[in-house]
Order: sequence, then structure tokens, then C-alpha cells
Amino acid sequence: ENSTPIATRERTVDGFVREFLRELNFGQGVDLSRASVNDQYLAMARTVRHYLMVRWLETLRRQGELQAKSVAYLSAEFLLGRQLDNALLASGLEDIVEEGLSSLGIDLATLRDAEVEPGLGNGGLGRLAACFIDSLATMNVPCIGYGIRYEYGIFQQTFVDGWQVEKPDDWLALGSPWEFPHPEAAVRVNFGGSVEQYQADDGVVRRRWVPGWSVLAVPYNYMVPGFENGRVNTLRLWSAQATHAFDLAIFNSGDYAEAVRAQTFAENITKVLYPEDSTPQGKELRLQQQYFFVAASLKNFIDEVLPEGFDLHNLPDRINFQLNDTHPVIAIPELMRILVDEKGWDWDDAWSVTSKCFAYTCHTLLPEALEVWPVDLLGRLLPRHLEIIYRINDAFLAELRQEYPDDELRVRRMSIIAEYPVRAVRMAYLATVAGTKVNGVAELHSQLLRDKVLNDFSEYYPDKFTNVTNGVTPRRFVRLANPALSGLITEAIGDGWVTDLDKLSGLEPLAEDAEFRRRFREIKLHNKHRIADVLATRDGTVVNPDTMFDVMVKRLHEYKRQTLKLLHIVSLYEQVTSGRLDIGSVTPRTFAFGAKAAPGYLLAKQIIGLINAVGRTINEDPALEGRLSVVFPANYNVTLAETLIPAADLSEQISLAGKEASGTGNMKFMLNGALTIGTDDGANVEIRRLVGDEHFFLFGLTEPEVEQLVDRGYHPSAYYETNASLRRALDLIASGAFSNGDRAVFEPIVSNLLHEDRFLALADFQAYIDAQARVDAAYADPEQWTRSAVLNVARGGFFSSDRSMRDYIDRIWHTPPVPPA
Ligand code: DL6
Repeated sequence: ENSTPIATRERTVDGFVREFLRELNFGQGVDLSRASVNDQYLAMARTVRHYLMVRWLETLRRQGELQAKSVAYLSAEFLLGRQLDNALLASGLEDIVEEGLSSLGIDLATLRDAEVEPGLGNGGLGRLAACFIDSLATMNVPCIGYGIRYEYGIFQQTFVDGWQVEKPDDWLALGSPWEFPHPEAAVRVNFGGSVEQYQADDGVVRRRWVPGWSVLAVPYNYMVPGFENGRVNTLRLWSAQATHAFDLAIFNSGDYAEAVRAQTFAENITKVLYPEDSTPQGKELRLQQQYFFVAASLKNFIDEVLPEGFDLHNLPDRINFQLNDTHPVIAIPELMRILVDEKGWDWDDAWSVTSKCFAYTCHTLLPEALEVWPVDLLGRLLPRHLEIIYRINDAFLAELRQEYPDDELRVRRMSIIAEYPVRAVRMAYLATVAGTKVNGVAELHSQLLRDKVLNDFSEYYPDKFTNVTNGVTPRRFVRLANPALSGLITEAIGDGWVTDLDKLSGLEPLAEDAEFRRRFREIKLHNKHRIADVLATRDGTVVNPDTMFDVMVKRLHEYKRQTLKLLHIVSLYEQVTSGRLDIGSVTPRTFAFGAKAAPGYLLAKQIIGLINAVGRTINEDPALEGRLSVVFPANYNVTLAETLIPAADLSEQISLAGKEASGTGNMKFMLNGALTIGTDDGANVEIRRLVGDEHFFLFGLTEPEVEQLVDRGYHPSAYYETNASLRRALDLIASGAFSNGDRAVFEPIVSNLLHEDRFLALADFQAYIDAQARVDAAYADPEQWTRSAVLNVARGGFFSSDRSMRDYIDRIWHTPPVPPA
């Protein structure tokens, strides 16, 4: 029985107003008449979190009591997006708060806009983690998210003359009301040093780590509220701090400057998020980050979350550590180290437990995105872990030699340690060997993982491989992002869809209802006006809501093929300006882009420059009569996605088949009533199957065709020579038409396409143009288009992250929900 009193709050307008004013006065130290918008926002955020507090404390108490099997989602990235709206939605406080604030003359929308989103992720992978923890909380599944509290998140993108310039993302500068720091619960994380042999008390000779230096990991807790269900899970992000002992020793030596330097050195670990999403560089600091957060998390879980005296032999019945990509994989040797070195277990016992506690999700197919750590570096930073990895590998190779006695080549191929070009640890292999399951993130991706990337492993461990198709949270990406559409859906089928997205199928018959379609169109137009207003205020950009919104938003990467989209635009422009196409016959379109390039990815940055240059030229050319325009708002992030996606008519998902693991933007567009133009890649395959061919614009080579073409020898210049529109488009770029006649500026892009074109943009060009012609034809019939748009929503229920979580639970975790008491 719980005898601890928990303070509650009064859920009335007056009660809220009282709490809010109390926070403003006592928390912020200002009265209403002097409060800045930031004061009001901070007070408001704290007030709302107080309302969630009872539920959080209750969730923690109950979990402590029940010790139900849980998920620990280990992820170096959580791209959360703004918190205020989500907290209001989850707590059911929206109406009370809106009324309460307006009685004080405060506009809720203004406070919303004051929130700086925590950009603690690069893109799809980090946002997926955020969707998953939202779903688990909503489904009453016990989960702790463990990650890193970067002091600077993903950089702020600005454009200077159309070129990307990065600015630090100082997201904490104005206060961070959603976090609860617990410096008293800091844990020590060690690095460096050496390994020594010693005789233990039992006489056994053992090995142990003698670290060279250490830092403190300070936990910051965040609430993860379920949607109106009373559950609040926890996200625990770690921040690095210098250890006091370290400081003190140096201070005592009188070297003040050295002491401060040591502190800076320690704090650097969580200073900044690495902005590469698919080409991780083997930087030592990145490995420090990875080990830092998993070591702190395992320690926290074992020492603090588990009850005292817990028998770690039962750990697999209590927890699943889900490895979000290879970033947290160093947790595997860390758990081995804890069990063998600290707890004194023998190796086999420790392996038996460790190999039941982890599961691994792979998020890529690009070989360059699979992390490997040179043994030199790993051995310097984590010498004992390297030994443990070697020993895991020795045992694994011995097993393999038994299974494949005559195939040493295969054994070497499967070794966790690569020998070439430098000796290095293949983290994906380590995760596969130690994990209970390995999953890809869409059907095609999982199949390619099994058949190609990890083929040797899937033959050896046929039961380990599974698929869980990604999903997105309907709370944030429909209910909050698209209130108008949400209202219409709820009016039609009730509000159960918010937690049971399959219910959207109830909209199917309404695709045939002319009045419903009219309202659906009206909402799309409303959403276009909404984004137009946002862009006007934010950037001074003008967009015309009476055009088709053709949107491509995602990280800038060659495999995603923003250049293919650009070639379509340039080709249209070339045809109109050369007089071969009557502008009057062109469907008015607004081409919208949003994309950040990794700062060191020069070609990607050039492509950004080209998109902006083409945009400038087109937007200013009177020959187009305003029918075609390009917008590229800088700093695309979760907040902008939430207004841009609901306004889209056409979703561009045009990666080269076999390269995009899944995509999740594609799902957000579908659920907001956009039609997709896309290749047979990632989750597009499932989108098309669910919505039907008639409501999806498919084009391009299939994955096997890509492979055949590459095997035969791909010569992009052949397409240039034989396809006149392609040639004219490329020639126009090469001519300097978009760079004031300077032919050198975009030469690297043109020459890359002509001579290398790693992702076959030229091979798919004509198919893409033909598919765009089908888009135009379909758009010309608004009733038919709207029918398709409605069906996209109605058939999109599968893409809820609640469904993804059910799949993880059934196929991997086996963690039943724990309903509220
Ligand atoms: O699974 C989430 C997301 C997928 O939807 C994208 O297709 C995929 O590119 C992305 N992967 C990454 C980083 N890759 N690695 N490693 O962001 O994951």
C-alpha cells in the first residue's frame, strides 16, 4: 500500500490559472504585467508538468512495486520536437489551459512558438525513437528511454547567398522547463587506462580494468506521457561533468588553469550531436559519447532501477535493451564486464545472460553507415572491452569453424573483427552475434538485410532475423499537426483513431462522399494557407496556396536523390523558357524542399546551393507567370514538419530502390492526405500495397534491376546522350544559367551525375518525368485526386508507431502492457 502523499492539482480553469500565476510569481519571479513571453512560456510549461507529476510518480511507484518486464530503449538520438503541445494533449488540459490563458489575456499560440525544440537527433532514426517512446507510454508498456543530453543539438541551418551555413543550436539558452536534473544521482563513467591480471580472494586469477580517467554522468529526466491514460514513462538523458576528485587533485596542485581545462575536457563528451546521419566518422569523441551513455544507463538500471538484491541471472526476464542502430552496441561488452569483472561470474554464465538481454535494430543499407571502430582506438579508450570483444569473437569463430569446417573464407567474412583496411570491430556483427533478434525497419529492408548485408548471419541464425516496419505517432503527426483534419476524422468516425489508427479504415466509404471530399479539400487549402503564413512570418517567403504543393523534406543525401527532383524542375523550366512548352498548360506547383546537409558532405552542400539557385531564378522569371515556384525554408525540423506536411498534395519519396531503409516522412504525408510519387523502396513498398496502385505514382528501377544494371556496368553519360530533355536540363545547369554565368560553380554536381551518379538518378530520370505527367493528369481532376487522398488516410492506419510497438512486443520483447491500477 502506498502511504506517500502526492500533491494533486485542481483540473479547472480557475485551478489552472492559480497554478500558472504561482509559477510565474514564485518560479520565474515576475508578475504578469512584467512577464516576457519566455517567462510566460516557462511558467506555463512548469504548470503543465505539475499536472503530469502525480501520474509520473504513480507510474514510478507502481513499476517499483510490480517490477514488470520493461524495455530500455538505448538510443544516441531522441528527436523529440516541441513538448508543450504534446504534454497538453496527453494530459487532456488543452481546453482548460486555452481558456485560462485567454482569461489572462495570453494567447496560447504565442507561448507555443516560444518553445525551442530539442533537436537531439539527425533525422529519421532519432525521430523514430521519439515516436516509439510516445507509443509505449500510450500503450501502457513500461519503458525507459536512455540517451544523451547534448548541450548543442543538430545545427541551425541558415542560408547565405543560398549556401548552407551552420550555427550552433543553443537550445538550452532560454531555460529548459521539461527536464529534471539529478546531480545527486550522477554515476562515474571510466575511460582509458589498462587491464591488469590479479588473484582474486577465491584464488582465481582474473583480469580487471584499471581506468585512466573518468567523468560523471548526470541524469536529466524527462516525462514521456501516454495519451490520456494516466501513464508517464521516463526518458533519461545523460550529461557529462568533470569528477570532483579529478578537479580537486589538480586544484590542490595549484594549477587552476589545468583544472578548468580538465572540466572542459570532460564536458566536451556531451557538448554536441554529431551531424552525420549516414556516414558516421570514426571519431574518438563519438565513441566516448556512445560508451558514456550506455555505461551510465546500464549502471543506472542495475543499481537504481532494479530492486536491491535482484538476482542478475533473472535479468532477461526483467528487461530488453533495445539497441537503436549500432551506436549503443558497446553496451554488450559493458554488461559482460560488469558480470564477469565486477560480479565475479564465470564467462559462460555471463554470456548466457548477456546474450538474452539485447536486440538490435539496423537502420541502413549503406555500407558506409555500418559503424566499425579501429581496434587501436577502441583499445586505447576501452581496453577491457576490446579484450572482451576478442573473447566473444574467439568463441563465435570456434562455433563457426565447427559449422563450416571447410569454409575458412566464410569464417573470416563473419568475424566480428575486420582485418582490412585496418583491424576494426564491426559493431553490427557484434550486435548480431549477441542479440536475441535483429530487425530491419521495413519489409524490403529486412529482406535485403537477410539476403545481402547480413546474409551469412541470417543463414547461420535463421530465427534471429525479423522485420518491424517503422511507424509514426498519430498523436503528434495527425492530431496535433493537423487539427482541422483531425476534427473532420473525429466527426466522421469518433475519436478512437488517436489510439487505434486502424479505425481510419472507417473513412473508406467517405471517399465516395462528395461533401466529405469538399471538406477534405477545404482543409488541405486551409493547411496551405497556414504554412504560407508561417513562411511569410518566418522567412518573408511568399507561397501561393492555390497551387499543388509538391514536397520533398528529408536529410540531403545523394541516395535520396534531391537532384532527381531538381532535374524535373529544371527540365520544366528549360522547356518553358525555350518555348517548347506553353506555360499555360503547366500545372501550377509549389516545389517545397527542406533538408540539412552534414557539414562535411560537400556535394550535398553544393546540391543545397543549386536548389536555392534554381529557386531564385525560377521565382524571379516572369516567363513562368508565377505558376512554378520553389521554396526552401532553412532549418527544416520537427516543428516545421508539423505545419508543412499537412499542407502537402504530393509526397516525394524518390530514393534509389534498395537504399532507403524505410522512411517515416512517407508515412506522415500519407496520413495527412498526400499522394506519393515514389520508387519501390523502403516502406514505400508497403504504402503502395496498402493504398493500391491507382492511388500511388510508382516509377523507377526495382532493386534487382538496379543490381543488374550496376553489374552490367552503369554509364550515366549514355542517358545524357540519348535523352534530349535530360541533356538540355543538365546543359542548362552547366551553362551557368543559375549561377550568373559562372560555369564552375555547379560543375561538380553535373560532372558527378555524368560520370559517377552512384545512385542512378539519370537512369530513373525519364521514368520520373513520366510519373510526374501522371501526377499532373490526376491533379487535373480534383474529385478523383481527393478520393485518392482520402483513401491514403483511410488506408494508412498500419503506419502508426503503436502498431510498430505491438510488433516489437510480439516478435522481440514479449513485454505485456501494464494497465493502470
Ligand atoms: O528507421 C528510421 C530511419 C529510416 O526510416 C530511414 O530510412 C533511415 O535512413 C534512417 N537511418 C538513419 C541512420 N542510418 N544509420 N545508421 O538515420 O533510419
